[in-house]
Amino acid sequence: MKPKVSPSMMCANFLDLKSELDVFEKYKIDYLHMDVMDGNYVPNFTLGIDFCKSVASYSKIPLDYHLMVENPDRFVEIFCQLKGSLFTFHPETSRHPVRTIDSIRANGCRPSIAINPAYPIEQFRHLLPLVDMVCVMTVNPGYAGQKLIPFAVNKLTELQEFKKKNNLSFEIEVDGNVSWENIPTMVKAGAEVLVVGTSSIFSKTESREQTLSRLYQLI
Ligand code: S6P
Ligand code: MG
Repeated sequence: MKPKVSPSMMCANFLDLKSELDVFEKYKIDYLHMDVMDGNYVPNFTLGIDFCKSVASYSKIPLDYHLMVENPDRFVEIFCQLKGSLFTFHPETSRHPVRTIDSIRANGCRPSIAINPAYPIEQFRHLLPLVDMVCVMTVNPGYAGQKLIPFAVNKLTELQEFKKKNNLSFEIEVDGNVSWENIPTMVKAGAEVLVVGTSSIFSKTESREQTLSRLYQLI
């Protein structure tokens, strides 16, 4: 099956956001990836709820939150104001990840976990039947424009195998240096949702129409 596409909105042109969203609607983009950082779990700040609300007031594309924050429970109610969104957190940032997952669902969003390059799948195996998506990070969280950590790609295949064996239906997302060069390998390894950023569609030299049509030809 063709992988889904989730543009990383922190890489978008904020001065021309409406045209960005118009092109995404035209190409029937699946999700909008919203990176949320707290300057603590990662040394950076990015998007907040006000930005997400503005986008959601203009576009009907479902949001794909990626919270890179300590103690994500603090933010569940705030971000779950936009119902039906995917809500990804890093399980090691929550004291009680199962409770966090339950609370995301109870607040009307779809729980998902992100796995850092340094952690094995095995560590989070009990969470896998509880979530709607697993985000495999192929760079260290915190910044766009980083280089692939190649060993992380194998986790896509491990997750596909786990999913089949246990008859589960979570989506497998890949986030980090999803470039023209890396996309075929990532899709072959099992990626079902591609977080596309500066490495592909947000090019400085080509238009969004050009990069998106190139992406859909590739996948
Ligand atoms: C990184 C963040 C990502 C980036 C994305 C950027 O911490 O979670 O979602 O925005 O990886 O893409 P690229 O193509 O610049 O690596
Ligand atoms: Mg992300």
